[in-house]
Amino acid sequence: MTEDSRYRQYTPRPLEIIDTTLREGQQTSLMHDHFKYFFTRQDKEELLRALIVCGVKFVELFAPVVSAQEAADFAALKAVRDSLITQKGYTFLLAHVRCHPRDVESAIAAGADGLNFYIGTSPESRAFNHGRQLDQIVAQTRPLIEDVRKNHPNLILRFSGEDAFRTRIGDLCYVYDAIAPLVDRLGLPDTVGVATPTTVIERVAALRERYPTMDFEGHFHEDRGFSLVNTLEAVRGGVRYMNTTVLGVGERSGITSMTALLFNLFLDHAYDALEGYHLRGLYPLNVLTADKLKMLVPPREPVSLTNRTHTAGVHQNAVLHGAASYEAHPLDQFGVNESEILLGPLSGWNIIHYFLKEIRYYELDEDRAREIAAIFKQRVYQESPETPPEQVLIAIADELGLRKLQLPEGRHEIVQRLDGGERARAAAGFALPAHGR
Ligand code: HCA
Ligand code: CU
Repeated sequence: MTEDSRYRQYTPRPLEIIDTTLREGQQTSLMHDHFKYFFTRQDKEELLRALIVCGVKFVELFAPVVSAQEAADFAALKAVRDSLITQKGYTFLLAHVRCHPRDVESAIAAGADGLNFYIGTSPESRAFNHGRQLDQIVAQTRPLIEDVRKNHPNLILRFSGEDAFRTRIGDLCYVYDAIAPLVDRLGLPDTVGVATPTTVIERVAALRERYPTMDFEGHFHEDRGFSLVNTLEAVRGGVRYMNTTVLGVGERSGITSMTALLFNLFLDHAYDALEGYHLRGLYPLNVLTADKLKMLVPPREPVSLTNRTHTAGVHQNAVLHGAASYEAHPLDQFGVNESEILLGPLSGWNIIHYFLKEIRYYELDEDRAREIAAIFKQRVYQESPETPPEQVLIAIADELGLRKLQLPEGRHEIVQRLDGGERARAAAGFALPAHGR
């Protein structure tokens, strides 16, 4: 099989997440503090690896033209993708491109599997972004996409009218009628977060009726707090491709959280949509990403330890008798469980930092975590395979004389922290680790 024909051979699953943590996610408002919130090359490599392990098959990246750094990172990420093909199958790397030859050329030269074209179609975008009328948009984009289609027939092509939800349906269809025959998917981005579940249902139905054989891609911003429900409605309405980021990070308040989406599909018994996703890897993915952003998994994230935290005395007591009293959801199946923090020889210092600090309450800074990571990488190979990696880590932490945080009285009873002894553990239904503590 040639590289190029892979997509034509691929049978899309009922739900294909196009994760855009490495594109939209890098536009998060957190990045205002560039020195704190910044994905290094290694961060991006680890995130891509984790996304692939979790079953994502489509990953969106910036067009290499945006910066020399992004161009170099594109090549590095492609190498990570290639290294996982034997184990995990092929993952398509899609470049986000303006309808501009330079963007397109840079993406093709970098070896992108597909191009995600976008251009603003709403009155606001037309007036303030590029100044073109609808007919000019078509006149500019159609020949460009035609050309790409002709010369690179195996590239996956998507076209989005940016700000689609502030674009009159007639205007959107005017542009989509002209472009639809050339592309594999049409995007439906709610760029400024104005959509509601009702408008999503209407729009999706109208577009599916007009383009019955076309695949659609949803992209919902969180401005009104609706990104997740809008996404669920779109999936229900038959949108197969969905943009997400880990933790929902993105421009302004972000977009749909990948793990929240899969979690909710599970709770809604939409099991078809979960085909091929590694659910137990989702909490570790949240932790990894949060750690890259130097934060904890945000408390409003559904797949989070927060949702297993029980603070009120009444709650704690009830949970000790039966976790179901205040835990309605099977979060353990999504990896919200200490044993799912994937520690191993490849663990980065971030995860080690997180594990020791947040789960085991050691006091340590990042430099210390780096030092421990280096020792851990050596030692974990010398131990027998039965020795749990966390045991090795704890031994190192103790050898280095790390102090443990003094917890307030009663805090150990909080099931979330998994520090509550066997009783809390058993009550919460966690698997007891074989090595004991
Ligand atoms: C952007 C805007 C975008 C694009 C989405 C898409 C949006 O940051 O360039 O290409 O479908 O929200 O419209 O993220
Ligand atoms: Cu966006």
